[in-house]
Amino acid sequence: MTGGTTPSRSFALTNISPLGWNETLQHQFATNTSDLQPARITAVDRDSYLVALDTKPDAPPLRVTISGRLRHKDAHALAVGDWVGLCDTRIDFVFDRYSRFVRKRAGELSEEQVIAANVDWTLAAVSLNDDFSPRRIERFVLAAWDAGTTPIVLLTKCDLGEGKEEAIEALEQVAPGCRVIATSVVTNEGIDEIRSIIGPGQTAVLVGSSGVGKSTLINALLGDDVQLTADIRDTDAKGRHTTTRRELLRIPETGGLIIDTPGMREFGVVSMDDGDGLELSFRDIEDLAMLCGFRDCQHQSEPNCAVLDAVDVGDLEQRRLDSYFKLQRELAYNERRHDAALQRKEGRALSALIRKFAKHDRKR
Ligand SMILES: Nc1nc2c(ncn2[C@@H]2O[C@H](COP(=O)(O)OP(=O)(O)OP(=O)(O)O)[C@@H](O)[C@H]2O)c(=O)[nH]1
Ligand SMILES: [Mg+2]
Ligand SMILES: [Zn+2]
Repeated sequence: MTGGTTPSRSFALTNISPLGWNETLQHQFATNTSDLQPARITAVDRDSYLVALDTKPDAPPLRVTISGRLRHKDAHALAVGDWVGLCDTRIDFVFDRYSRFVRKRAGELSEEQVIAANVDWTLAAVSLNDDFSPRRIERFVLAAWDAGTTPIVLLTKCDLGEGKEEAIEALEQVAPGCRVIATSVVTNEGIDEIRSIIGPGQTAVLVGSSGVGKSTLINALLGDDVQLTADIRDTDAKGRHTTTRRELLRIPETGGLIIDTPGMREFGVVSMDDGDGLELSFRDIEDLAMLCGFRDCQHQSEPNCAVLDAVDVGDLEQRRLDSYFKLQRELAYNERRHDAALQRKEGRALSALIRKFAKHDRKR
């Protein structure tokens, strides 16, 4: 691990930045003129962060800390993929994100957890030998669109078992409009295709249950065994949680960036401002809804409901419609909780202000 970094006011936007620095970020940098060195978070530890520099993208990451001011502000919100401004080995500035992939934090009521920041692609993986759940993919795809990323569905371990074609078809149905890629690290199927999608300086986050082969796939993409994977003999390594932290890695051959994540057991969806994830991920249902007799049809029991008609004739699966309603409710519920939490926070700030003035008055 090397020591400090030199401040560089002259940090210029080259044609393609190895780590994904772009004009939006550059603009923030210019308006917050400082002598800070931009860096990208590649991993988050308890009390420190690993970062990479655009000027030395392949150097081992630097370990840095965060300034007390930022720690108090919103430190827990820093995520892999975030761009920060360094002063020596201390984070003094955090850049606004252009996208963020989030989930509802397990257990907590409506606290969002940023899985990855500044991401262009979300790769959602299921394996062929899993009793793969289309419902889980629906959640990932919804969150991917909502995050402002483009979802791609990966069917991994295609060298195993039968039923690949049926599985692909089922995935295409729950992820309308999304590319579905069959992969295998044994036959190398799909590896080049994924490499070609993540352009130089673009970032992809790879998500999916534990054991679907995320880290193995990343090693294949990188052409190097960088990530620890479950034992090769255990091809059905369900729920083992081999990867324990999120990590941003660079694909040397193409200059694309990919974030490995630990398998997620629960994946709650969070409503994002201006997010249109539900509309995009359920475009099959949204398209049908345009044909309903009533403009505000809720597809419950209304006459001339094109959605219910499609279920009746077998064009739309009842399970898919149920899951649309369920996710719609979940988003609305989390949004209300979020608003309530915000109101409580504002209320607390207001009472603090009132107390302050009351104290001030007494002093006079
Ligand atoms: N046959 C076959 N096995 C694979 C393939 N990809 C991964 N595996 C095996 O699947 C198991 C799990 O792989 P990992 O890469 O550790 O899974 P992961 O998704 O990273 O799991 P977590 O880190 O726990 O989230 C290992 O035994 C791999 O060897 C594949 O394409 N074909
Ligand atoms: Mg892993
Ligand atoms: Zn309807």
